[in-house]
Amino acid sequence: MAGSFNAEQIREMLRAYFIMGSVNCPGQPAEVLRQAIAGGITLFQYREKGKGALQGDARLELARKLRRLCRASSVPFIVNDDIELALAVDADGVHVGQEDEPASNVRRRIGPGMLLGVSAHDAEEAERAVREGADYLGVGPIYATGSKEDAKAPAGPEVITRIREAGIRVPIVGIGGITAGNAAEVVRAGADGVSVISAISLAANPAAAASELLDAVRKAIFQRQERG
Ligand code: FQP
Ligand code: MG
Repeated sequence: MAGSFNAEQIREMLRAYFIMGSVNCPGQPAEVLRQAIAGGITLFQYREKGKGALQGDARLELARKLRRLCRASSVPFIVNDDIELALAVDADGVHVGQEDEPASNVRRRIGPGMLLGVSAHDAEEAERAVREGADYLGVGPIYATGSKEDAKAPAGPEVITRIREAGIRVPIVGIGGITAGNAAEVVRAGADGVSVISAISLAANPAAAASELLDAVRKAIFQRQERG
């Protein structure tokens, strides 16, 4: 597992996990991220993907800029898919899905200290991911999403409940169509937090959106603990 962080720290990081690349931003990505950080996001993933995504030097340059912003505010920085880029910018971790490089390979390449997030759609994928060294699981799409062209059908919060019922206790973040309005039900299903792209990147006020999201998650976590 990631030697640099324990499971409790990872659960805290997953509360309000913002994912973004230039494609997701109507304006300057660095400005959107600056506002999201001001609003209290707990983790950031650089995901430069989709139509018009930056390549080569521009991609590296933006990664460096966003990495710098995160470091200045002590927000851990994750890179989606691209292990080489993650290593080049000294990211805190990487996230890979079922169609990316196998998690066990990725773990070997990044070493024990960096965070490894893996996407899982059911208990079987979740179990394998954990065996191969995942520190946290991204489970979704919970609801319908407009941010990923090749997204699967929405699975509903129940997919997280089923994974928990299979005895999987690693940190889980829900993803796909999540907003401040439905985040509580994702937490109630067993997630440690929620991950969003458009709920923050397309908000008129990204700082307010981030803060409302974090608030909704924290309230739901608190209520879950109260009930035991
Ligand atoms: N969960 C998360 C996280 N981040 C992601 N990027 C995904 C799931 C999706 O490979 P994948 O991963 O299925 O698709 P893509 O590479 O297009 O994002 F948990 F971090 F919220
Ligand atoms: Mg991927």
